[in-house]
Amino acid sequence: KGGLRGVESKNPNAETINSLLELADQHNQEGQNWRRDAYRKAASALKQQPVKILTYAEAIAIRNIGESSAEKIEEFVKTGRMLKLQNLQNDPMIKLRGFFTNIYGVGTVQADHWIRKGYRTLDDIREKAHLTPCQKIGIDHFDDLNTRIPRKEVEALGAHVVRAARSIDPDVQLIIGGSYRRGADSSGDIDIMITRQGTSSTDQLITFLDELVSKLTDEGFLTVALAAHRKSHADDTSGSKWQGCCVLPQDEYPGDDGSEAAANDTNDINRGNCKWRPIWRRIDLLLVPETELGAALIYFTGNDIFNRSMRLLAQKKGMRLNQRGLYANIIRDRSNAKMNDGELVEGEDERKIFRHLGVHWREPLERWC
Ligand code: DCP
Ligand code: MG
Ligand code: MN
Repeated sequence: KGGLRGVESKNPNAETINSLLELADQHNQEGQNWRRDAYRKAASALKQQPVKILTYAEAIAIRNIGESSAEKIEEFVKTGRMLKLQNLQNDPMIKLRGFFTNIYGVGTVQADHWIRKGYRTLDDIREKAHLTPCQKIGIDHFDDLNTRIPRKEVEALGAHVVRAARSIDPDVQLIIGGSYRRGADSSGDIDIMITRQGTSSTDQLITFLDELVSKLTDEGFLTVALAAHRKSHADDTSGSKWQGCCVLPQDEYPGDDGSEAAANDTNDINRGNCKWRPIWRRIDLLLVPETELGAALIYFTGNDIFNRSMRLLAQKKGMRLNQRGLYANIIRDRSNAKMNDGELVEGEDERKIFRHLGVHWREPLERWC
C-alpha cells in the first residue's frame, strides 16, 4: 500500500488519484464494497484525464465519476486533503485493524477478533495469539512481505523461474500475469502462469509443477510453501496452483552488473549504500492447460474489478466466464444461481473471449478497472 500504484507521478491528477485509491482501501477494510468500487472507478476515470481536474463540475462531467467522488476531488484540490480519509486514517482502531491485516493470512474478521482480545502490537500477536502456519510466516517476514516488488525484480524473479522450468521441460511456456502484465511499476507478488502446447487438463502439468517446485526449493529459491491447491472434481474455481515465497539470488538482482539498469535505478534495492539482504517475495505458480489459456490470462491479469465487470457482462448475456472459459446457454433460477454448466464457447483465445462477449479488446495495460 501507499505510493502511486501503477499511476505515474507525472500524471496531473496523481495525488488525487492516490487519495481516492486510499479511500477505496479504507472502504474495502470496512467491507463496503459498493463505496470501494465507486472510488476505484473514479480513480481509474481520473487517470485517463490529460489535464488536472479542479472542480466538482469538471469531475462530475466525467463518465464513471459519481457525486461523492466528485466532491472528494474538489475538496482535495482546494484543501490538500480528504477529511473523510483523514478521519478514517486517524482512527486508532481502524489503523490497528489495517495494520494487522497487513499480516499475510489475516483478514478483517481475524484482526477485529485480536483487537477485541486486547492485542495491540505484532509482539502481542506473536506471544499470545494462536497462529496458523501461514500467519506465522506472515509475522516472521512482515516487513519483507509488505514491501512492493520493483518491476525489474519481478522480471528477474520470472527469468529465474523460466530458466529452471526450461531445464526440466524445454516446451513449457511461462507468462507473468497479475499487476505486472497490467504494466505496474511495482507488484505485491509475482503471478506466473505455466502452460504447454497440446495440454487440455492441468493433470498433464502436475508432474512438471512438482518437479519445478522441488528443484526451486532444493536450490533455495523457494523458501516456503503457503498453500497448494489441487483441482478436485467439483471445484472449478481453482486450477492447480502453488503459493509460497521466494528469494532472488544476490547476483541476479537487476542492475547488479553496473548495466543501464543500475544507472537509472529507481529500485528500493540500492547497492553500495545499503547492506544487501535477500527479500522474501510472494509467488503464485498457476497451472493452465493450453485449452484454457485465454480465460486464465483474463482472470490472472485482472484486476479484480475488471474481472468482476467481465463476469457480470457474461451473466447479462446468458453466459458465464471463469478462469477456465466462457460458457453459453447457462440456465439460472430466480435467485440467479446457475442450474447447469452450459457449453464451452471459448477458452483458449483471449481476444476471442472479448469478441464473444461483444466488448472491444482491452490491452492488459488498460485493465485497471
Ligand atoms: N483475482 C481476482 N479476484 C480476486 C483475487 C485475484 O479476480 N479476489 C485475479 C485478478 C488479479 C489476479 O487474480 O489481477 C492476481 O491476483 P493478485 O492478488 O496477485 O493481484 P494483482 O497481481 O492484480 O496485484 P498485486 O500487485 O497486489 O499482486
Ligand atoms: Mg499479483
Ligand atoms: Mn497473486
